[in-house]
Amino acid sequence: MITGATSGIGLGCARKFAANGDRLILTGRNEQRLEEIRNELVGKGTQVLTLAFDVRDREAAARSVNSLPEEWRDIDVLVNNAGLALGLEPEYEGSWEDWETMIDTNIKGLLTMTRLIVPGMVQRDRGHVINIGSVAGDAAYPNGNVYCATKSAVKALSDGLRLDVANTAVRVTNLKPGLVETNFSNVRFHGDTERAANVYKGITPLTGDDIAEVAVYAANAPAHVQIAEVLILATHQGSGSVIYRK
Ligand code: NDP
Ligand code: 8X3
Repeated sequence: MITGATSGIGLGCARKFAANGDRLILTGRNEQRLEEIRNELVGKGTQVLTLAFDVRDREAAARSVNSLPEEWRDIDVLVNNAGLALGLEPEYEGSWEDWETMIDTNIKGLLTMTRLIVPGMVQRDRGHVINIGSVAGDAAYPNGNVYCATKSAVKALSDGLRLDVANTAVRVTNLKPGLVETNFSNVRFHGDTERAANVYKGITPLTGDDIAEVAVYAANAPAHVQIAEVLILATHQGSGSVIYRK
């Protein structure tokens, strides 16, 4: 199950897990986009089930998960990917609304999905949660404040879950990408495409596929191997705030 599978890293994961021969449950808010992706992958022989809901809506999430037919219920891998940044300004000037959306999606949405899916994994003594954290969760960068805090929370929640399932065969991975060219910056800058494009100028950024490749690797590691955390940076990126541009 991949949340936020309609774009960027989530879409990359959908394609890579499909190429790996897996059955997919793809979730997102955009029903039409989910349908297009389903058609693309079904055309290549993948079994795909789509669920349209907003991860911030706990009841809708529960309804969707509970609606899964019997043969789709035993989820082996949950990729908690749905997330976003909104705004890039000093903490003392940020927007309450943007902050709430980020916290509700990146932290509470991820927790909702974890709470819904992981009990079955624990019961079956089998499963893998791959959380999409960020380099932004390792250290704050200027004006990143609340977004960075949400990704620090993803790290703490990944570490916490890993401790809580250590007595089971369930694995927990925190994938921490650096600069990935997706719709991320368009969303962050509220549709200012020029500002968004500048984020990726002068550097070859990562792609959703680059991150998906690591997710598929982690999911297919031998059962006794738990890839706990991976930081994936663009080559000319030293950290969340140090980026060398030509
Ligand atoms: P995109 O904007 O391309 O994709 C984000 C996906 O999440 C979309 O499918 C989007 O769907 C979905 N989504 C957002 N909010 C919700 C919601 N409330 N309910 C359900 N789905 C939602 O960005 P990325 O692929 O880059 O982002 C994916 C994840 O990767 C995020 O968690 C992000 O923080 C993280 N990340 C991104 C990095 C980057 O540089 N791009 C680097 C490090 C981490 P919709 O179209 O409906 O909004
Ligand atoms: C997304 C990467 O560095 O733009 O998490 O915050 S960054």
